[in-house]
Amino acid sequence: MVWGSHGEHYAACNIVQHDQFGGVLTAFTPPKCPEIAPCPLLCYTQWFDRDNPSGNGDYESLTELRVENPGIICKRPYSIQAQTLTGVDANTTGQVIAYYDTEIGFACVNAQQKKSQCLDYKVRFVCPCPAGP
Ligand SMILES: [Ca+2]
Repeated sequence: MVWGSHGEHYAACNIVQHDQFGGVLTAFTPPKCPEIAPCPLLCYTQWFDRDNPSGNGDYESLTELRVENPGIICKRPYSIQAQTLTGVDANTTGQVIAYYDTEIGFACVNAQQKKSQCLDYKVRFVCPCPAGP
């Protein structure tokens, strides 16, 4: 993954982050910020698992996720995180990842794996927090 440059605005984004349930994400550092500070308060979305690897692969692409979950994923996510359903980060599974970014989403293609079967992954995104009640 390649993150945008952020320079001096980066520090302004190191603010306390909350998940969608109001919990504090202590270890979270936003990888990318708007050019203009201050950055919005950022939250993780829910996890999404729209596909299973039984066909050509496991496709958690943003286009389809947006169609199936209208209004939930922001237009320009700050970050994406992919894990297996058992909670293993995608980068540590040893599988070949076809794509994994904030513009396309995530996909694992069975034909690219040594054992020709992807694990089942879920994804979530970092977006500006939903407005409070
Ligand atoms: Ca999946």
